[in-house]
Amino acid sequence: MKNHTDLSEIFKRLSIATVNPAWSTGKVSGMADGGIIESNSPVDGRRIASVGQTTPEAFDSVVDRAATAFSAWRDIPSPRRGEIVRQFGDELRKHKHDLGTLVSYEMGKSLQEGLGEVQEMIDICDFATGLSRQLYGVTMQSERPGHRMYEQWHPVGVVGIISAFNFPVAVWSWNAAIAWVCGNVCVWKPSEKTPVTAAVCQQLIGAVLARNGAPEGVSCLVQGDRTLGERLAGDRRIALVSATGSTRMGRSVAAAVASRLGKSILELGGNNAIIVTEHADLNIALPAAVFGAVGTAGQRCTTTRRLIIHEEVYDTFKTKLMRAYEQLRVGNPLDEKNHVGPLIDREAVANYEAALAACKDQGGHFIVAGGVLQGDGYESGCYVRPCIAEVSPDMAILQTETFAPILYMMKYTTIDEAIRIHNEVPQGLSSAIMTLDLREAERFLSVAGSDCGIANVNIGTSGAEIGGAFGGEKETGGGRESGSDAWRAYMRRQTSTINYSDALPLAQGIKFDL
Ligand code: UN1
Repeated sequence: MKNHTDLSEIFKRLSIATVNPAWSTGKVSGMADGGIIESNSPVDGRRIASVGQTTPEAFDSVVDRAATAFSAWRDIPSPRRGEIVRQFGDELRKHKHDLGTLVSYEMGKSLQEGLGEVQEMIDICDFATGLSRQLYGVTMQSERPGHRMYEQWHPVGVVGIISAFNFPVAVWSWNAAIAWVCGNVCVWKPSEKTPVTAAVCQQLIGAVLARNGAPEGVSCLVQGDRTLGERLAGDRRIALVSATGSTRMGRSVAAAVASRLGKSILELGGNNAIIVTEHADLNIALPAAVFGAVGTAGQRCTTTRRLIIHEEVYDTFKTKLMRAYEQLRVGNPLDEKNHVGPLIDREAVANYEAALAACKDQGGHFIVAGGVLQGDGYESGCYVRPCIAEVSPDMAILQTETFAPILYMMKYTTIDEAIRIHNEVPQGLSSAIMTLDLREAERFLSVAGSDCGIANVNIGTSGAEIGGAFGGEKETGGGRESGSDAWRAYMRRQTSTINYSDALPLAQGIKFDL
């Protein structure tokens, strides 16, 4: 992205009239006069556009509108809703390059990863379309004669989606596509750091819904900061809140939703590790570790933050890692020669620097030095050097997730020790073991192995496919989004028993004669 001319071309192709509208003053998105959020690219520091913030009053009417839309949307057969989601997928296919570029420019991830993110949206649309014909319930055997018992699934109503800057569009789509086919309507609060890609997505889905005659309010967008997120979490009209972001944010959302006995799905911080055993194929382990650690500049919740390496292969792997890091090019993520783009903003850079200082203080030894990059191409002040520190497993810094490309490596002797170190963090999202030894791999996957929601063998910790349920345990929040049967969390279960006999036998054999 060299200048704004390119950007206006993209906006034009995405059918967005001007680069700087007080975005989406339109009805469905519920923008009003609540001030402006400026989106500045971390790539070159330029202003991309500004969007209107949603006022409390506008938020109120958006949720009302969503609730009204729900009563019409829920009556549309699920396969028909699936067809609309399929069309959204097609729209995304058409705009993959433009939207991917915008994701890359607004968020800072490499263009390859920006395109991958849009692909993830397309994949979930396909998945949700198929799912729309498979919202199965089970039948049970009744203990009473002439009775039939079964369960069915109904939508919950209005689903609130709070998403983070690092996957500004894909995480919304995992939630929304599934929620829609289930018969829910969605109110989306994206990160205030990536409001433009959100506005574009709203525009794209809005057009698809409109041309299908869907009720207005099936997809709503509200823009604002934490205060708006808190409002959303506390709103009784919102049956389910799906929140992706930091553990700190999740804790407050969970408390607010729980206090009104609402439902929540939480997908929070990770602190993911790869165990590299003495039986690993190091040619696989190396790219897995490097992509896991520096992909999205270390800002995925699935980023590899810790390497737990067997003492026999430690030195060899260390040398390979150091060589690989020498090859890494940090710079404009839209230039495909670069591997690593900027961090999201200067606050993230300050957190990175604070983590480096803490690591040194606690005895960490950097084998690949970190630092903030300056000079030509780095004017935004958001570019940092991916780095590696040798640490001992008991260092306090290992307990926290810093959203930056800092990789901690440590040594182990026995597999039990490796698994213990692996699980000794508060988070539990993703994990991996690199080994060609069947016993080791199975041990890692056993009940005594990884305590994470995702456990991989011979692939890294990041880059999960949408077909699996995505999420993790402990401080990661326990929620599951995306594939498998994660859809059930977006629905309410109803157990129904039908008596087609001419008597009224009571369960448990209770006699009650009149
Ligand atoms: C996130 O960082 O919040 O598994 C989501 C991955 C991606 C999704 C990450 N498919 O790395």
